[in-house]
Amino acid sequence: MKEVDYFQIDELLSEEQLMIRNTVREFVNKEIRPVIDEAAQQHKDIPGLMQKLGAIGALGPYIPQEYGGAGLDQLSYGLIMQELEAGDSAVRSAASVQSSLVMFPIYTYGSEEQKRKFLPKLATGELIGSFGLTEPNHGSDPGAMETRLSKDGDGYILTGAKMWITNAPVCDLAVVWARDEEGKVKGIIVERGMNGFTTPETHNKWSLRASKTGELIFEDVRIPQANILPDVSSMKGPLSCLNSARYGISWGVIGAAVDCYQTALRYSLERQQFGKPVASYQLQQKKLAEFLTEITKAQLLSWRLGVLKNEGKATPQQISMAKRNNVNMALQIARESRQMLGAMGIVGEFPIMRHMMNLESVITYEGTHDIHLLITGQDITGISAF
Ligand code: TGC
Ligand code: FAD
Repeated sequence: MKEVDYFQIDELLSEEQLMIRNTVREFVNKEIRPVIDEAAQQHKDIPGLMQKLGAIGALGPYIPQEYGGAGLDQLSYGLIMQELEAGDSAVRSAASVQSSLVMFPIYTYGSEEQKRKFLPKLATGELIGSFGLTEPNHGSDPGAMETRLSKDGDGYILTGAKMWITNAPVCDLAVVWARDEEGKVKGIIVERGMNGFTTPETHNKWSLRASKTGELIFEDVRIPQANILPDVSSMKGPLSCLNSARYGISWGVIGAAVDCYQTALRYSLERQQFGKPVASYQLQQKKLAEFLTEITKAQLLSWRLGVLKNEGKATPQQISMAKRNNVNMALQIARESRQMLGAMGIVGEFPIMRHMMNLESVITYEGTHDIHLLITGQDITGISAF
């Protein structure tokens, strides 16, 4: 991927941030692009992906170094997500779940012992984590969760099920959210091998085919006190994790959009119809001009959000707006740019159709397009329309 920087946003980034972006871009060119089409076509993992992401510091980039993270700022995190998603949303998903949905809650709400035990191994990819919030009966309304945590002697019993969970079939541990007997929402570290814990895979997806998705099933799983996150007891816990992941997605999808835009630009300059390059026709130029305009607006939104996040000032509602706008932008660009390739747009030699299908999940997970609109509506009016 070359740079698309119409408004000279690079000038707003530090040398270190630019270097991090280039390192991840090289990684994607070397390790992801050569294998991603086959992985997606075959519905297979990319071999050793998590360890490779760990080796370039893409797992827990903003977690402090003393716990194995890279200790980077939020703009660097965003740029890493952007480069990974230019390769494939499945690769960004792997890194964002591990970073924002597994390492973040353990770092933010975990005990010192939990942090020391899990974070360094999650940072290297030696351990793979997943995040269980969505349930079969509760997706957009996770506050109505049915998964239960009940006291049992010196520990607890966990009962229930989570569905549509990224990396569930391959995870070593899952950060799971359940209500206790007092109705409080608790975060629990469930480890593979605990009796009654199973993770069946969800097959035949048309989207995110290079990522494993599955269920987390808890049949009276005994949980020791040591696996309960001590510093969280409300929906603010899981929703704060989503803030971090949604922010990363707002950057990530810019990468997918740029990959589609550049593919369509190259193709339309080379492809001749009626004796001229397809790019010479006004209808095609309109598409390209609008792609670049929308990408530039999305870049400015995410950059500013990153600055606000670095200053501790970004609100969940600002994050919702950026996630919603940027994912929709990327999906529209994927759909339109696919058409610009004609029939070639449907084959795996070009990345566009794969991005388009992935983005159909990205516009649904981490809060659907419509839910984020309602969050903005609530912020404007003070009235919840959920
Ligand atoms: P509501 O009553 O509004 O709020 C409950 C409490 O939570 C607080 N809160 C937040 N806190 C931090 N960050 C946020 N974003 C927050 N949003 C709300 C709120 O202030 C309140 O606190 P308190 O102290 O007053 O109790 O909750 P609600 O039940 O009405 O629902 C709100 C809603 C719809 C916004 C929320 O539930 C929501 O975001 N729904 C969408 C669900 C979702 O995004 N699920 C994602 C699952 S994980 C996933 O998709 C991973 S994909 C990973 C990948 O592969 O990349
Ligand atoms: P529903 O909530 O049933 O919504 C169905 C439709 O109704 C949507 O269009 C929605 O916008 C609309 N709707 C719902 N409520 C309202 C309302 N009040 N007003 C107007 N419209 C409304 N979850 C996790 O916990 N962890 C993961 O790792 C994870 N990974 C995922 C990976 C993939 C590939 C996918 C596809 C999903 C993943 N999810 C994960 C689940 C994801 O977060 C949910 O799918 C999402 O939150 C939506 O929930 P739902 O699918 O149950 O849709």
